[in-house]
Amino acid sequence: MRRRPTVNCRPSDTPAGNPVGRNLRNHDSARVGKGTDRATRTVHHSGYSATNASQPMTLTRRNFAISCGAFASSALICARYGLGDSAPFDTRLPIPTLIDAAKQGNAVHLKVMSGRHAFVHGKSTRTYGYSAPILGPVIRMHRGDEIEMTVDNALDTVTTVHWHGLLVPGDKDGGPQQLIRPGGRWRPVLKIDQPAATLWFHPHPHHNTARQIYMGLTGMIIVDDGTDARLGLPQTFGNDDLPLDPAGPLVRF
Ligand SMILES: [Cu+2]
Repeated sequence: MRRRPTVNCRPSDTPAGNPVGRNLRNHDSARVGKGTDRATRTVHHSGYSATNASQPMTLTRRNFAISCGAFASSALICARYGLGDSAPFDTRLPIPTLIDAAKQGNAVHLKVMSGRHAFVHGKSTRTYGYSAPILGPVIRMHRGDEIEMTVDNALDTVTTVHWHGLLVPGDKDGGPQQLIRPGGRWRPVLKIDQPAATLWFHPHPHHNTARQIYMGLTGMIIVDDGTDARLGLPQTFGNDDLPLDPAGPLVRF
């Protein structure tokens, strides 16, 4: 029987009804399925939501992105153009930056920073991001590697960086006890030793997790163990392997 890894991530201050918040409530474990369908890179959620306490929930990488962005986007499209109309897609699909750790000596730097982003055309608002005004990169990590992470906190408030689903010791995991103070730096070394998985990273400061996430602090991790290549699965980032950016301009106003 496959042992299910434990992830200490179930913030109590996540607001109900927030799409990101629902993901937070539903994820406390992540692993790779080996079924006969397209579950080869799947995040399994054990389902602790109030409405689904016992039913397991399966979330693929594609569904993960859709759950964050497409719900809101489709609602906006319907509201503006009507259910029967087609919206003009004339804006380039934003693709997050890919950092392949192995291609840069397994040393990755993240700057936790504030920025501005216009969710609605012409209306800029303050946001947070990892080395970007909003959101963060996709970090590809390879099984067997040791990755030297350097995190600089350029915010005016404390934060942490939790590698959600990575099987790493508690003192590397970025929980609420591992605060990075404003102007501070955190340098954990992450030994990657788990099957292929689609994961994410996010802040985990006590009583401020939800706010910092919906301000934009979210990034993706792909653990690569060679399975995709052996099975011939799509893996050309930005071409046939597309993380969808929920902050992207899917609809123009
Ligand atoms: Cu988490």
